[in-house]
Parts: sequence; structure tokens; C-alpha cells
Amino acid sequence: MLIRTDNDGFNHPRSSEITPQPVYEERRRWLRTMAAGAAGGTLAAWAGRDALAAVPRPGKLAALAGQASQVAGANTMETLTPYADASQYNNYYEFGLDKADPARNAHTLKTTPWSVKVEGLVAKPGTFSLEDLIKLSPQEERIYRLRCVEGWSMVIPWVGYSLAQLLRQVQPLGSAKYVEFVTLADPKTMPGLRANVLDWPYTEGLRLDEAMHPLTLLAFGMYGEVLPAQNGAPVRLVVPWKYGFKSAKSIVAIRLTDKQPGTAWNKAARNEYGFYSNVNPDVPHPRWSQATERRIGEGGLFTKKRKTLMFNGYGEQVGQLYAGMDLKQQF
Ligand SMILES: Nc1nc2c(c(=O)[nH]1)N[C@H]1C(S)=C(S)[C@@H](COP(=O)(O)O)O[C@H]1N2
Ligand SMILES: [Mo]
Repeated sequence: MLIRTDNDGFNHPRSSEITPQPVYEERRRWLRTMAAGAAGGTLAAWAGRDALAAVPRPGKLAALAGQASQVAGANTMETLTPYADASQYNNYYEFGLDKADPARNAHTLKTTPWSVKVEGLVAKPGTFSLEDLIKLSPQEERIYRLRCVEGWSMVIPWVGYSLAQLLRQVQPLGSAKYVEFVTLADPKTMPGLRANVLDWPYTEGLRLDEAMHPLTLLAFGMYGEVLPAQNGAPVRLVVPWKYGFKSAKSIVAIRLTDKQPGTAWNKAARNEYGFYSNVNPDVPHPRWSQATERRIGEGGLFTKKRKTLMFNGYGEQVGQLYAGMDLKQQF
């Protein structure tokens, strides 16, 4: 394992680049006024994001980095999203609904001790401590696009290894067809649980072949450091060809099943969020188009949107998983 310094080639913000409080307070007010008038709610939240630019980074203490991944498709050459955006513009409803809430509130998340139960239709079920999980396979760095169903995207260098490594270890039975991911639901540390927006705990699911695909990442870090709480510490999933909500944060259990598991967003709105939720510009969300996206950190509010790519650009690697399926029906 390699310890990274600040001169690691990534665009980390240095303390000298962090805007002093009064200046960004002023800019924030201005941007909010602008956005509210010109563009509306979601953009207002995005414009206000740099108000949190001084949030400390947890990773300085425990660097976590890996070799660049050899997995096909695992390293997009696109410009990385600045760390300040990736760590302060988040969806993590257990810590609030606003994009700025997780960075503000997730410091209460207690990540030690942490273990992940792997159970269900496997020959060798077990409980893995975080330390054992991290040791299970060499860490790789993978630069993935993450595309949220809300219409924004980021490019983040994640650190972890293919979930398949863990699944092989527990030996799925022939009857296993799906994998369910259960995340932490702790009312003492997660203020968002008081709101009944989702059926807690937040759960997600993949078909077994999707879960075994080498691009499906079990992530422990980002930008060469441990995951900040708001990004799903200490261990999360990253499934780059699916909408962001499939990438469950702060996982406590992984269950292999023979039936398609329920998922948090599918339970909340069945006709809006399907089980598959593959990024697909041709299948609109019932309330908005999914054909374009705004790359967070790229330009300002009026920067042209990008065209969203089928399977978020990972079609060459994952398209075969869906051969013969009607992706408009099974969205
Ligand atoms: N437990 C949990 N996991 C979650 C969410 C959540 O609210 N709770 N939000 C999802 C959504 S909608 C997105 S877009 C991604 C965001 O990940 P990021 O904050 O690291 O960008 O996390 C996903 N994982
Ligand atoms: Mo999302």
C-alpha cells in the first residue's frame, strides 16, 4: 500500500486555495440569488456548494491508495471532479435531503468498529471486519463516472477492489441469483432517519452476474484517501454503469438470494426507479429527461450540459449482461 502525499498528481484543494469565510459567504449569497432567479431549486443547491469548502478531509490520517486498475473500462481519462465537490455535493439521505447536508452532518457516523455480514445462499457465510475486508484483495484505483438520476455527474478516483473477490471467497450456491446490500440505519447518529422519505435501512440490489462483473467495485477510499463519512465510509459500492442510487453507502450486510430483492428507491416509487436502473439516455424518468447531464465542478451554472451515454459509457464492458432484454420495460 502506497502512502500518498499532496503531490500525487491529483487536483486536491490546498488550504491556501480554500476561500476565506467572508468571501465565500458573500459569493454564496450572490450565487443563491442568481440561481433562484435564473434557474431554480436544484441549481441553487449546486451553486451554494462551495459554501462548505473548508470541511476537513479525513484521509490525511489514513492514506489508502492502490495500483491503477487493469480492469477494462476502469480508468476514464476525463478530468477529475475537484475533491471539494465530490465530498460536499452528496446524496446520503440518512444525513439529510439537501446536497450539502451529508458533509455537514455525517461526522456523527461511527465507522469503528465496523463489520460486514455476508450471508444467504453461500457455502461459506461469514462476518468480515473492515480490516479483514480491506486485506482480502489488493486495492486498485479506478476512475469512474458516477451519474445521478437527478441529472448531474462526477468523475471520481475510487479505491477498492472488485466485489467479485469477496463473493468468490464466500462461494455463492448455484441457487443464488441476486445480491442484496443492506446499509447502516442508526437513529442515534443519522438524523435523516426521522424523515420517512425512504424505508430504512437503505437497501440496494444487483443480479448476481452484475455483482460479479469486474467493474462493480467495493470501495474503501477515494482520491487516495479513506472515504469521507458523507461519501459512504467505511465501505460502499460503486456500480458505474447504473444511476448513483444503486451505489449503496456504508454497507453492513451482503445477502445472496434467489429472489429479486426490494430496493430503497424502487419501494419508494416503483414506476420511477426500476431494479436495473442502468444509465440510459433513451429511457426518461417519468418526470424528466435523462438524455443530458451536468458535470459537477465543470464551469458555471450556464455551462453546456453533456450528452448522457448509454450505460454511462461502459456499454462495451457491460452491454452483454443485458443481451435480449427490453431495457425500456426493465428499466
Ligand atoms: N445508504 C445510502 N447510500 C446511498 C444514498 C443514500 O441516500 N443512502 N444515495 C445514493 C445516491 S442517490 C447517489 S447519487 C450516490 C452519491 O454518492 P456520492 O455522494 O459519493 O457522490 O450515493 C448513493 N448511495
Ligand atoms: Mo443519485
